[in-house]
Amino acid sequence: AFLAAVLSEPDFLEGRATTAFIDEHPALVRTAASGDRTSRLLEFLGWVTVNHPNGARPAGVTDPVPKLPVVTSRGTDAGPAEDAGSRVLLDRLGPDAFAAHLRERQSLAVTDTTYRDAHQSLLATRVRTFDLVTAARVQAGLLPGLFSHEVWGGATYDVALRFLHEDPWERLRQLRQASPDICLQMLLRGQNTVGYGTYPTPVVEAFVDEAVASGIDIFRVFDALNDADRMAPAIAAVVAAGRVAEGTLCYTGDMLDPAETTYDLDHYLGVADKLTVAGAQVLCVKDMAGLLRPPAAQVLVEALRERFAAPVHLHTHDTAGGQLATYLAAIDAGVDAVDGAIASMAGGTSQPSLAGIVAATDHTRRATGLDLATVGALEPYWEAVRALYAPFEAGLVAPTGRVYTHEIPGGQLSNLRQQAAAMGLADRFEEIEELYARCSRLLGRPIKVTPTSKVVGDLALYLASANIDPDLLQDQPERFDLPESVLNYLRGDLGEPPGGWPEPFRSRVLDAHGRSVTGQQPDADVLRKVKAGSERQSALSHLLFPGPATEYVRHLEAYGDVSVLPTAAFLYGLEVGEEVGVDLGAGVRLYVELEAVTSADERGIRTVVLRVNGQTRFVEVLDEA
Ligand code: 3PY
Ligand code: ZN
Repeated sequence: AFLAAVLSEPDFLEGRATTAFIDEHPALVRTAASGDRTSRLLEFLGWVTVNHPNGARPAGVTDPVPKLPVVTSRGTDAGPAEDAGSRVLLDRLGPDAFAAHLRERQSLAVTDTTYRDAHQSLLATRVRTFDLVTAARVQAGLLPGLFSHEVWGGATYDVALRFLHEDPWERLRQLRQASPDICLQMLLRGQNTVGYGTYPTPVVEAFVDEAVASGIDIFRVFDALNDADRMAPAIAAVVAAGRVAEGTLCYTGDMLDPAETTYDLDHYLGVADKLTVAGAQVLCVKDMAGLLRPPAAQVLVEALRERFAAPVHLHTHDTAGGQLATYLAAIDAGVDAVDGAIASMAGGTSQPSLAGIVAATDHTRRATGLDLATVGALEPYWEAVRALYAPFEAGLVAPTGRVYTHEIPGGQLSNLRQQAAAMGLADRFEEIEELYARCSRLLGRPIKVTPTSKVVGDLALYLASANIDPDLLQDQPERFDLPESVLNYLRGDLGEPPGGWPEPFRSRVLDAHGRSVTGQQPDADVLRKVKAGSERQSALSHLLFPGPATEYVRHLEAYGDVSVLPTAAFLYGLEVGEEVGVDLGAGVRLYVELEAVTSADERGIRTVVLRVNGQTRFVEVLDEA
C-alpha cells in the first residue's frame, strides 16, 4: 500500500520528488503505518486538533442538531394537494406531463437552494455532506410541497474533492436517500459539466447518465455564453434518461436599456427557441449576478410564456437587495417557479429568502402552499451551521449596488474577495471590481458565469497584482503573459461571445500566443472507463479534477472516511474535555473525548491523549506550526 501510495503521489508522478519527499508527505507514512479505521480517523482528528488548519474555533459555535424541529407527522405545508411529493409526481406523469403540470398549476413552485447555491455564494461552497444530510432528513418530512431541492453540481463537485475530502457521488447518494419523494436538482455547465474546460460529448453523456442513476431528477443546463449548441447534448442526454431538463438563459446587463443591443429580448427569445427545439421541457432564467430588475423580469417572463408552452423557472441572487421585487414582478407575469434559500442562508450574494417568498404570496392566488412557520422553524439550524463555517464567510455584510456596474455573479463575488485577500490585494477590492468591468469589455462583454466569470476574474487579478494598466494591455496585447484561462477563452474553447470577438485585440493576442487550446483531451482509455459501468464515478472525478481526485484517494487511504466527523471536529478539532460521537455506520458508534495534548518534544511531536469508548488512545502528531 505504501509503495502504491508513493507511486500515485502527484509530486512523485510529476518528477518533483526530492530527498525530502517523504518528510514533505507524512500522510504516505501514515498510510503504511496505520491500521484500522478508528486509528486512521483518530490520526486525522489529532492532526486537526494540533495544527488547526482553519484557525481557532469561532466564538458562538454550537451543535446545530438540537436546533432542528421535530417532525411529528408528514408535512405541515399544504403541498401539491394531489400527491406525496414532486418526485412521486414526476415518476407518475413522466417529464413532459410533469412540466405541463408545472405550467398549469396556480400555486408558485419553489426550489430550495440552501443545499447548493446558497452556501456556494456565501460560504465558498464549504458546507459538508454531514450538515446537508442531517437537515435533508428532517426537511423532507416538513416541507414535502417544495418543487425541488437544488443539491448538486456547480462548484460542489470540485470543492467536495478538493477541500472536504468527500466523494461528491456519495453526497448525492445520501441526499437521495434522505429525501426520497422530492425532486433533486443540479446545476450542469453544459459542455463544461461541473468543470472549467470543454469536454467531449461522450463525457457529458456519461456524466448525465451517472447523475440520473445516482438520483438527480432535474438538470439546470446552462452555457456561459448562452450557446444552445453547447447545451443541446446535455439536454438530449437528460431527456433520453427520462428526467427533466431546464434549458437556461443566463441573464446579464439590463435588457430594457435602449443602449443594450446584444443582450436584448430578441437574444433571450432566440436562445429559448433553440433550447425548446433541443428538448428542454422547462425554461430557466438564470440571473446569477442579480441584475434582472423588476420591469425587465415582467417583460421577459411574459414574452417567454407567450411564445413557448414550457413553464418558466426564475433564479436570482439578492446581491443589491432588490430581488424580491423582481420575483413579485415575475409572479405577476406568470412565472411558474422561483428559487429561494432558508433565510439564515439567504440574502446578499445568495438567493432571496424562502420566508420572504412565502410571506409575499400567502393569501394570494399564487400562494406557494409552503407553511411560513415551518420554513422559519428551519432557520435556527442553518444559522448554527453557518456559524460553524465562519472562516469561509465572504465578508460582504451588506447589499451592494456596485453589482449593476461590475456584474460579478454572486458565487464569484465572495470568492474573488478571498482570492484578492490571499494575493494581498484586499484593500484594493474596489479597484478589482472596476478592473473586472473593464476586462469584461476588453474580452467582448461575455456573459459572466462559470467558467467565463473565472476568465474575466483571472484577468482582473492579473492586472491588479502586476499593476498593469488595462489601456496598455488593449494597445499592446503582445507584450503580456496573459493567464492561460484568458488565452483559452480567446482561442474559443468556451465558444464565441454573443456580441462577437473583440477585434483586433483577440487576433493580436492569438498571433502572439498561438491558437490551439491548451489542456489535455481525455485519451481513449480514459473515455472507455468513463463510459463503462462500475468505476464510472471515480473515472469521472479523475477526468474532471485529476489533482483533487488523486488527493482525495490519498487522504482516504491515509485517514479513512472523514465525512463522518461532525463539522466542528472536522474543521477545528477537539477541545480538552470535549466529547464527540461519531457514527462509523453499521451500528458502530465511537465516543471520542480529548483528555490532553502534550507540549512538543524535541522533534516537534505532540501526543494527543484521547478516550475512545472508554479506552485511552495516544496519537502522535507533528506540530507544523
Ligand atoms: C456555477 O456554475 O457554479 C454557478 O453557480 C453559476 O452561477
Ligand atoms: Zn446562482
